[in-house]
Amino acid sequence: MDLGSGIRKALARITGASVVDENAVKELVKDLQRVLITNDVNVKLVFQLTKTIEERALKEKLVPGLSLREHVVSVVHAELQKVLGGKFEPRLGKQKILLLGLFGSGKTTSAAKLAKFYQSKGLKVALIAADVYRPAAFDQLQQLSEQVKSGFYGVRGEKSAVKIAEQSLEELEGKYDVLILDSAGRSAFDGALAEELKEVANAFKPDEKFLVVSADLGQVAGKQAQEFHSTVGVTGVIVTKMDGSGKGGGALSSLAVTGSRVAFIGTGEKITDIQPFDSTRFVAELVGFPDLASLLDKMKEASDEESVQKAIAEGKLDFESFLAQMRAMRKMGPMKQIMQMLGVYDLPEEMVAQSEEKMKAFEAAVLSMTPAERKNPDLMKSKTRQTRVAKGAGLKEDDVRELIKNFEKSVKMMKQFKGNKGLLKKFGKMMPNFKI
Ligand SMILES: Nc1nc2c(ncn2[C@@H]2O[C@H](COP(=O)(O)OP(=O)(O)O)[C@@H](O)[C@H]2O)c(=O)[nH]1
Ligand SMILES: [Mg+2]
Repeated sequence: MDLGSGIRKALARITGASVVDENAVKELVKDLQRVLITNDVNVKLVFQLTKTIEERALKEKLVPGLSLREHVVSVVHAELQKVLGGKFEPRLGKQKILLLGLFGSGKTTSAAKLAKFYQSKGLKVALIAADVYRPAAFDQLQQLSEQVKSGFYGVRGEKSAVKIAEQSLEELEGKYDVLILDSAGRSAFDGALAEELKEVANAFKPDEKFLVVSADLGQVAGKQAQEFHSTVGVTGVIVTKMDGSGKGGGALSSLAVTGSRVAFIGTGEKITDIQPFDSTRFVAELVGFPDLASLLDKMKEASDEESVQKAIAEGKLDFESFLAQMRAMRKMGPMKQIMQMLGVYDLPEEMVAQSEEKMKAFEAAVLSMTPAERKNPDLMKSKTRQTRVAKGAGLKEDDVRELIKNFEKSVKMMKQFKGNKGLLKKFGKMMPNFKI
């Protein structure tokens, strides 16, 4: 059983138990131990982790408002996050990145994925082919660079990686923001590889030295990272193939234990399948969103007016039901938290603040509408009505128009959600999209 479903199952037992007592917690701990060990997490670490979970779950004073069940679940989340490391914030400026790793670890693929990632942040990226041992390496990287539309530098047939590194700087520096050098691998880490990497690093002077390892390595990942680190220095690790391996948890935890920082994780074969590592997000995706159940409860509580729910379920939104939903959301907590519970991370602060402000403006506008206007959004297409509402709400006319436009967009979106099954639908019905 993979790590995610194993942990979810273990937690489901506790969320389904009629009483959560010491016995239930002990059962949970046993289940977790089994799952973690099968996923190649170090046995000693597993026992430490589960001991902490048991102690915290049973001894800590409950946070007011939290049931013992919720407390246990949140302790498990928090401790898993700790064991898996922290959060990597990629630098988003000019930089040189050296990729290291053994054959087949996913180095070349990761080079292209990183190119795409940094490009999406508005940076100009070039890839450098310096794997001089594999004849096909040049073509592979060149093709990938065409695919992602990045710059490319390589010298076909050149046998010195150091020369390529030097020449690439002459050719590319100043023209690109991010240079990513794909170095040669070996089938095992040895003195020759260490020597070559040192020389390449001397020539290239990288800001980041990312070691690429495959999640299949499980616990061995930590050991490998230590080897590379002690000889050539590693600033971060990219763990690839998290999608296909039952050992991802083992790899991540062993890296955390050895003090290696996980920088990115590769989650598939597509060029976009990469993300900066964030243990909070990782655990949330792995185990499910910790607060989902309570979020749904709060949503229900906050908008239990049946007519409103019905209108939304049918995709018939008007200003009144829309406002009710917004107020419901505000009752649930800060925007940022809600978005995180829904799996939306990386929301810039100013966007969060802006969307809170938009909610307030929208409320003011709806309150300035007549009951007829609230029930019949089409009426608000009239300019004179818009002017009147803007005055009443203390808003600019443009703002009112924008709010109406966003409302229309949301209605459209809800209609799309309608007919879709699953969680998305559930949320689509409940969450108005007010353009954040
Ligand atoms: N499923 C999956 N496959 C990956 C991932 N990263 C790399 N691969 C595959 O692993 C194989 C080796 O990758 P490559 O980049 O050539 O490794 P290199 O020898 O280190 O340069 C290729 O078939 C890739 O498609 C990943 O995150 N998920
Ligand atoms: Mg390669």
